Amino acid sequence: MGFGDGKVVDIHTHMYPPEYVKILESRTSIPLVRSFPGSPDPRLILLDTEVPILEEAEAAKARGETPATIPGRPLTKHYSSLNQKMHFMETHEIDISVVSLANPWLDFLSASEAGPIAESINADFSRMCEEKCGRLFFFAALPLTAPRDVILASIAHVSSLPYCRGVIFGTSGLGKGLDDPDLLPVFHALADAKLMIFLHPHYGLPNEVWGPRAKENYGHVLPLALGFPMETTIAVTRMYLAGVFDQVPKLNMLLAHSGGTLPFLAGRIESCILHDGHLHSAAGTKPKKTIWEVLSSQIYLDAVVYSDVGLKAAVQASGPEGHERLMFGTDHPFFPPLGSDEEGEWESVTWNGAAVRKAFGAEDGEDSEEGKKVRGVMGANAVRVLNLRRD
Ligand code: 5CU
Repeated sequence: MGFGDGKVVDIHTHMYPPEYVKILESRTSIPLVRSFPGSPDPRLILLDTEVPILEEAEAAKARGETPATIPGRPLTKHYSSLNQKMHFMETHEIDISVVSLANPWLDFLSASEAGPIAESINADFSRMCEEKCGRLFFFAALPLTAPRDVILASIAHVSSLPYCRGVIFGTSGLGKGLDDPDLLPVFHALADAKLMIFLHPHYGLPNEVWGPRAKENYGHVLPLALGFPMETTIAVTRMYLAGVFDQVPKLNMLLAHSGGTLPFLAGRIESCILHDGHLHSAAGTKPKKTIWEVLSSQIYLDAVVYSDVGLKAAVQASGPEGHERLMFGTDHPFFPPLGSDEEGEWESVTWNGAAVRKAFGAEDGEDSEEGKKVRGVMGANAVRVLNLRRD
């Protein structure tokens, strides 16, 4: 067995340090944290789709009533407590976690606040990792709303932190998306520092897409199951069309939720490029690498897709050695179990683990090529790709 073989590593696992929760408590627009009568825990309200319910709940609270529908999700100790993270890891036999700030990161901060808050939040993550030496690593948060020199200084700073293995990024970049030419110096700096970008969605699709019945009837299903993955797909396709992967060939990205729908749609993207008169004219520019080349050289995918069907597509889209480019994740503390004790097993973990075993038709301990692939996705790939070793 190679180093890391047999270790279980969770590369998609979030926290909001207490300082971040305080910021959310002080806010009057989303993202925010509010308490409501009828809810034992404060509520975390993040998504645009939650605003109408938030407004109705605030109005009910102002009238001294219990809201008919409580907005958001309960902000339990799972979001901020290091002990709870460790308990979750023990319960699910996770050896190492690569933790990251959850969405929407520092996207909403003013240009002057972002730098100091990023430094302090990254110091919190760094301290937590030091305390659990070797069991925790982290993806840092960047002050993307700050001036460029502050962002570049932050990249230099986090690359010196011993447990930092990359940065978590939303799809807004500097405010205009990830195909913004002004982001190129940031991408170059990250590539030079060998810091992986963990790309994660937050903004989804416009509310109108979900139709008039969504608010009353469909909970969070549409924005989370469909809006998040489409957002990731669109963001990466824009980067690809803008030639970012050609211009920054050492840039490495890890895409949340197995790349959204990118593995499934990559062929269609290629075909649309092939048939696009504008891209083939003198005025247009066509990416040099194919999307398949990018998927097998600069992109890694997490295995947070909950089914072997999506996982097989993700492995196949990632090239001949695709099984070496996928990494297990849980999305903790999101998606807690509804029908059982939160201190126990979470389906979000067991489903993703079962999907990996089913996709390769093997068990973790099996002494076979397929068993080795399972162990790769469950942990060995992350140990190798992210160098999860204590120096
Ligand atoms: O439930 C949710 O809203 C979320 C979220 O915001 N972020 C995430 O990673 N998963 C679920």
